[in-house]
Amino acid sequence: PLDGEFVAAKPYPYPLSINKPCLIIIDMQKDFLEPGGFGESLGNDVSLLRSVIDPLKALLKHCRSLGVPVVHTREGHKSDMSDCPPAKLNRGNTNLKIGTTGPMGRILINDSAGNQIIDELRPIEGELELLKPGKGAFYNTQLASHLKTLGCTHLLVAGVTTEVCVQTTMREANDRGFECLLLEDCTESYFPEFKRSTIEMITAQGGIVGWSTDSVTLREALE
Ligand code: C5J
Repeated sequence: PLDGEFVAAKPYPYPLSINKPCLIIIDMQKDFLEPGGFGESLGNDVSLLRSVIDPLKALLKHCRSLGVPVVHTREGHKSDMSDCPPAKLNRGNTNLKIGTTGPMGRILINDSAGNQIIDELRPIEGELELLKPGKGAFYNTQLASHLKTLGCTHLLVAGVTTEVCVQTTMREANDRGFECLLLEDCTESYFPEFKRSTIEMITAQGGIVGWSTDSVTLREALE
């Protein structure tokens, strides 16, 4: 179904063509979407991110039905925090620093309750759940080699937050030669103006970082 397809997108149609896509869902973990996690500890209203759940659920279902590979990332650190640099640990003006115990277990520590993907988007067998210590999904992970093994050249990018981990991952991917399409209704920020600006930055200058569209347009092109 992907042969010769172009998806209507900004700044011009995105070529899926014969290239193999991968859906990469960034950090849809309880830490960022539910009260008591890292996102709320930084002073954010986590309910602002929940609008992406339904469109992302539909896109995930569609991609699964077509056999498009899926990667789910989770931002977190080892329990000894040896992969958390002091610069990250000490950032923020909060009592609930990374590694301390909050209502969903240790904040931003791998395998704590808050580090789990939200129930609505739980990964299924065969989908990679990628633990990442940084904002970008390529930093200190096996993502590049995983995509190479799959033969994926095109990344369909979704998740939270738009201007932090999503944008960082798109920039890392762009520099590694991946063609990235951001799904606007499947990404969200605690700051609506940052989401808007990120989409503009990514697609400006002829798509200097990549393309953007909405998930319904993508699903129709993928049928
Ligand atoms: C943040 C993320 N915002 N997943 N992480 O710290 O965007």
